[in-house]
Amino acid sequence: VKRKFVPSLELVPRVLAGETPAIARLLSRAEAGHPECRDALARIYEHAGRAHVVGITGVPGSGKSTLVSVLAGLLRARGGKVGVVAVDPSSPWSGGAIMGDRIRMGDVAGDPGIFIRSMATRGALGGLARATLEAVDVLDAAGFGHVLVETVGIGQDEVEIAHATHTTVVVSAPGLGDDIQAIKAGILEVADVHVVSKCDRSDASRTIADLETMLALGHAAGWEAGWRSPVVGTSAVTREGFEELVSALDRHAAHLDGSDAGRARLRRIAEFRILKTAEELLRARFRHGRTGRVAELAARLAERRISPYAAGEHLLEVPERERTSP
Ligand SMILES: Nc1nc2c(ncn2[C@@H]2O[C@H](COP(=O)(O)OP(=O)(O)O)[C@@H](O)[C@H]2O)c(=O)[nH]1
Ligand SMILES: [Mg+2]
Repeated sequence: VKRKFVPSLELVPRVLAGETPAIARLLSRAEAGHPECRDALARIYEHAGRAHVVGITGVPGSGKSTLVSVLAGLLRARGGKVGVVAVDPSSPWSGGAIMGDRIRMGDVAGDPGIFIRSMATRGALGGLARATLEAVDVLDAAGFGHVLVETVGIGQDEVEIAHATHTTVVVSAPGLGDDIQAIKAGILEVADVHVVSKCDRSDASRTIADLETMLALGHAAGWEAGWRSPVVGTSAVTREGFEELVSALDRHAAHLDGSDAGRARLRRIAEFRILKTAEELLRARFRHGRTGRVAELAARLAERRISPYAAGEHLLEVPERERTSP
């Protein structure tokens, strides 16, 4: 049976009322990047802005998904609604069990107060950052007090997405030089809160000490004055450290609330969104212009009658000239 198509704008009041099916449908359309939902997302954006958006990043296997599931449970137990957006394609969010039988996301399946969404891997047109942040908006507007964004800390985009949140948590696992990997990936310096996961393991204290030494040396200074990124050790097995993590998140939210640092952060996120959106629009435009301007420049470039840089500049000039002056 084919479902009747409900225009996205008609989904908006249902999303604002927190109706799960409407949220799921609007998220799918946002992810597909269909122009039909643009007005709806604009409406959603007006209503968003109340959630505490927390990015969780770190190398694969560092324990992000596990951490998110425990954290989501704790935040939910405080009474608020918790949304999860996972950009890590390997995340076991489709109803599976995490850590054997210890943590079952299936337990929250019937709870409308927890909503989990996995974003598909990057499409040909990119748009991952745009879609992820639109998903955050939708959950925010739907009344989710916390939105946790899990991203794998490898690609530039993934790190930037975690960065485009109010609070960035960087997860490092003990052993195997994971901390060094994180430094290489350039993700340590974006941390507002550091987590050393798997603290039930004996080598965890060493990792905490290493991280603290490095922070003390100023290799990964916090983002702004008035906030020193704490190092929190957690274990999903023993549940130690999670109260401390929740309190660090609360303190960071309080630090940003109404402060210059908070306003600067919001502007930075806004700038990131504009640039990412513009980038996507440009790509789409050039793709459509393949037979025209791009092909023409490519022919000249292939024959070395123009430089790559000049060709790029030419391409960017075109929309400018075509635009009618206001
Ligand atoms: N011992 C222990 N193992 C953990 C802990 N957290 C996660 N793991 C394990 O580490 C592996 C990777 O976890 P996952 O959450 O999928 O990592 P992600 O790739 O960063 O999302 C899994 O085998 C988990 O069971 C922990 O606190 N203690
Ligand atoms: Mg994961």
